[in-house]
Amino acid sequence: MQLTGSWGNNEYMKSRLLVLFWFALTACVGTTFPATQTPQAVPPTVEELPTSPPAPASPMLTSPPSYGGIEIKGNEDFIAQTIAALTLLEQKDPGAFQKIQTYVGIIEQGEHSGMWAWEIPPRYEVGDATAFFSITWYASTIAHDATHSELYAQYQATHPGETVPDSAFGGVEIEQFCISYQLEVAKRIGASQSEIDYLSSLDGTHCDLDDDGDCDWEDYENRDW
Ligand SMILES: [Ca+2]
Ligand SMILES: [Ca+2]
Repeated sequence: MQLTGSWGNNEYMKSRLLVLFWFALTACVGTTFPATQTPQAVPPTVEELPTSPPAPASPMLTSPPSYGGIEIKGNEDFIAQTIAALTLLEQKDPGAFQKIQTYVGIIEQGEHSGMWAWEIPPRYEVGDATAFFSITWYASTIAHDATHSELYAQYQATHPGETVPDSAFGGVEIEQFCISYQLEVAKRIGASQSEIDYLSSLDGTHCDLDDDGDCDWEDYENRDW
């Protein structure tokens, strides 16, 4: 499928990799454990361990970090950076913050940046290059990608039962629309002049990294942001 400013789903591959990793780990434990410890030496309490998980060390384990109802997934630095960006948006551009609350349910640290608008709830995946460039830049990209998700949701609301076409929430014209909104937000939240200038220079084709006229899965894989 054609992918937009935000992009195809590799959750299946991720889960497969996780399953494979888990299996490898289990296999490793299964083969090495008996070699280092005789069955007679294992106290009976060890058998009970798998069915009685340890008590959570912190509330973070039972309630995932969130801000304004938006769940945040990632390492400690990523969570802190995301909370800083959302706080800035809430304080300097409440309208943008409200839009983000409405159209982004999860912000998750990932390899690349992209908006998975069709997921429930919609998920903004963010690469470190984007998240840690600056708080203002990161915040402006959240507003940009919330706009893709908003367009997806609006099409879905007005065309019940239909598949949302890629052109409804992606493509050059929509990129231009999202960039112009991002630029407005960037100004309101005090982004640096270089960030403003950069956004002003974009023409909506920034997502077409291999320059073949589309923004698809290959372009997504080539993102260094
Ligand atoms: Ca392309
Ligand atoms: Ca292509």
